[in-house]
Amino acid sequence: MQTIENLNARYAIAHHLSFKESDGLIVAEIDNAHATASICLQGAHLMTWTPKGQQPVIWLSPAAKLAPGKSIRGGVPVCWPWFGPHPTQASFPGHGFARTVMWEVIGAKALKDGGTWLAFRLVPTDATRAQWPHPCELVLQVVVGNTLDMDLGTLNTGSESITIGDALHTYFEVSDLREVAIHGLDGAPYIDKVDNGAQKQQAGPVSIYQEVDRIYFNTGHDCVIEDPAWKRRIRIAKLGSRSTVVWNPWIEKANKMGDLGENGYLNMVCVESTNAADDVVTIAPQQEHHLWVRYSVEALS
Ligand code: TA6
Repeated sequence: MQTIENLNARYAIAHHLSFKESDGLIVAEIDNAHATASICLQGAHLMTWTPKGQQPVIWLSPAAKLAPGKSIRGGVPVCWPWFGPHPTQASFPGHGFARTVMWEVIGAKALKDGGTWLAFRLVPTDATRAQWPHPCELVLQVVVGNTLDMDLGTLNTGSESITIGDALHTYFEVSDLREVAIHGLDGAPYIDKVDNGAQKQQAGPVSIYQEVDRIYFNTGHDCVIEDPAWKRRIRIAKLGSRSTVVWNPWIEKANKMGDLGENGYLNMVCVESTNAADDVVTIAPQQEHHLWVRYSVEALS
């Protein structure tokens, strides 16, 4: 079992990385030349990333609760090994168990360019094996720099193929969602989950003025969140993901959820790099699949 003491003894890096306790959970705190960030070992859940001199790029709810076995509202929840409800077992947790179980740190280093690299591995337990009885290894690598890079790697260590769904269910911070446009999905077919799963096609950028919960398909290219009030674009580049989920609960659902904070729904939008719905991934024995993203910020004049 990793403790704060042995994590700091083994992995702390002066001017880069230390481990702290927060509400009973262990959090890696990164503060380097480019950015600050925090990652909770439960779920390998990146909670914050703020490039120096910028508004936060990743949104963490002001009402987020850190508690053992509970998913944190905001940040980058890791959804794995399925996305959304389990296809056959209604009692299994939505979006899989990876976001609520313990991960261990397996590496950390300071990079020559001033960034910080960390790697985490999910720690399987009897409870996870009961829900996912397939031998495999899940590793999340994170590079905190002037971009935020995340690589979720699934290695099939067994002798049979496995099929997974996964997602980096990222909450991005925006000035006011009503003023924001999401580019990169024009023409993409999507399932509209707030319209009984109706199949539709996106025309132009996505603007949000009400609850939105959509799975877009054939979306391998970049998405860009354009935020004129903060004079910035957040660019989302990805590999190993052919679907994209856009989600905001809007006011009524947000109030029922209870952990989004007052008017929090206006300051966030989830643009999730996924393998969702029919866009699942089959991994042959001894092969691996990587879901990789790079988040960056561009000035908008
Ligand atoms: O990815 C969109 C979504 O699946 C929505 O349907 C909504 O429920 C959201 O994720 C949050 O899910 P959570 O389980 O974190 O409350």
